[in-house]
Amino acid sequence: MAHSLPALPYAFNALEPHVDALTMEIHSQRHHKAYVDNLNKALEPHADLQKHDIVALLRNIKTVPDAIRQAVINNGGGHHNHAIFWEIMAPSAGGEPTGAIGDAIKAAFGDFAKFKDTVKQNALTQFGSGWSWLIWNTAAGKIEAIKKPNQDSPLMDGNVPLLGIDVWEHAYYLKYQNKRADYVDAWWNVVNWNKVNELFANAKAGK
Ligand code: MN3
Repeated sequence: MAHSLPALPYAFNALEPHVDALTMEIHSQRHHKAYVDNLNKALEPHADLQKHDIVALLRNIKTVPDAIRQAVINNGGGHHNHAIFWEIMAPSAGGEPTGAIGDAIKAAFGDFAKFKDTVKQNALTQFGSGWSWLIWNTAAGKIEAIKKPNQDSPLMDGNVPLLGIDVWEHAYYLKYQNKRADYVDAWWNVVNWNKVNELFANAKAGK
């Protein structure tokens, strides 16, 4: 079973003015597509691995053969990170976090402003390309803000990504150029808290 590029759940221009249409189009149709294509290419000679979905593949990354492991980390991680990214954004979204994740953020960080500060600091101090994440730390049984380089998926550590800001330059350069901080500030206007709540509920349930 080949992995496939998911359709965006909204139009390229739906997240304007915070994320511009051209960035959304190139990001999804070229960058994400390349991760999917290169993942499929890496898995081509491995029929046994082709039956796993992307989550299982990344959770069990240590069992992937040496020869293709880094390709799966890069491209499988890239595929899954972006699949989540499109879903946790939405038009007419943003605002204060709602529901169970709102309560958990308050408990863990004090308030939404402090949470945003932490996520922003992680985004700004990620040298080069990577992601600022909110994860469910499975072993600790709590949410946590972390950063990870490149396309390294939190799934590889046994954790579950709940929210992530892509801080690769391809995610913001056309509109924000080198101003990563401005992009991060604007990004909160497109967060789909309903989807983050769904991911949080699944993570807590061990799904
Ligand atoms: Mn990206």
